[in-house]
Amino acid sequence: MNIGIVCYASVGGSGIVATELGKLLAGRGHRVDLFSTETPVRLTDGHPGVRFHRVETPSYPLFREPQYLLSLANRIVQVARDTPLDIIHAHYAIPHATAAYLARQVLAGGGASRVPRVVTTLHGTDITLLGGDPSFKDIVAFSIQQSDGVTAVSESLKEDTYDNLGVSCDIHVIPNFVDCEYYQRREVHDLRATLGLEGRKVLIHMSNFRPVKRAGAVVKIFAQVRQRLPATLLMVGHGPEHADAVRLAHALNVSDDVRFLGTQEQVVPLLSLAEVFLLPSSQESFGLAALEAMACGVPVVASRVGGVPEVIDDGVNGYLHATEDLTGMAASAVRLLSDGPTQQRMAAAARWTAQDRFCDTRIVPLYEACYESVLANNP
Ligand code: GMT
Repeated sequence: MNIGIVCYASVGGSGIVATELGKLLAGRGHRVDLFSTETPVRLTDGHPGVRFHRVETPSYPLFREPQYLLSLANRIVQVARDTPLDIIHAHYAIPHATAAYLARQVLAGGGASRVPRVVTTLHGTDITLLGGDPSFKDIVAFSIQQSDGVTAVSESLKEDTYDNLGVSCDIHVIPNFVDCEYYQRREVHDLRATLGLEGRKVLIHMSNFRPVKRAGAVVKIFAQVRQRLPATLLMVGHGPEHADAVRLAHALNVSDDVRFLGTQEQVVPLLSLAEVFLLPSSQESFGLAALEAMACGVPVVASRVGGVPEVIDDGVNGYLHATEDLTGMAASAVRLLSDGPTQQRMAAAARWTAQDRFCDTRIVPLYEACYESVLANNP
């Protein structure tokens, strides 16, 4: 199949899922055209079989707003006229589902030897935060409804989509995935020494530091853990709440034990240092970062929100708590850090969950089946 994938290039789960999917589809013999404003983080070294198309949005003094939707739709049309696409797969509804719809309509209007079908994958805040906003709601619902196939990354997000947007189309749940060969725990003696972590218990948090990730709550949980045992917290990533998290670590007198490492391309070595991953998000449609940690044998202490309980089995491969229960999360983290057999049992269960349910080898064929069914139903 010829598959066009549209995604955000910024560090974030939806762009990572889209890019990894593109690479894996190319490896399975499909031709993949990937559309984004910049080379996505997981494509910086290029990949055979994946052609990257940069979306340039020209500025003009009359425009006070960048016209990204139009430039994106136009770029898809240009590429599809040159080398026809079977599928346009839009990751994140806003505005990618709308751009895909527009491109399909333009191509159907003439000049294309084949009219592509649109598959939209819903990722989370495109529905739970932004989709229901009155400024977006009608156009998002329309774009989803007009897609030839719609997937969501969890049952929870599927239900949120029906509740928030009132759409009536079928939504097929295809969970996120990891490359279980690449994401596995490694020996990291040198890195442990470089970071001065010998003899320390290690907790880790990775995110884009947006408000929903509650980086401040991560630091507060850690401050409680630190009162009980010697430990270091690795904070990986960057975003709007980064500076506040740094300030809070100082205010709570734990800054010597918190390492703010910024955005890192190689996360497996860092995850391999950790005994616990903290994810106290206020919303999480799935929690790809948690899955990556679990694949590396790191149990996750998380909020019981959205799709997280579909990934984390409380007391088996991690612990779930009410979002505001930071004391409970700290107690679960202390338990994992001080009770070796429990930590090892849960680490093994976490790895098993990733391998058994969320490996790319199991999930990517579900996307292929989705494309095939969309093409069969819309010849
Ligand atoms: O919604 C966001 O914050 C952005 C989005 C992203 O691009 O990272 O995250 C969502 O999609 C991920 C991939 O499917 C999910 O793992 C995240 O749980 C989800 N984030 C939220 O629902 C907050």
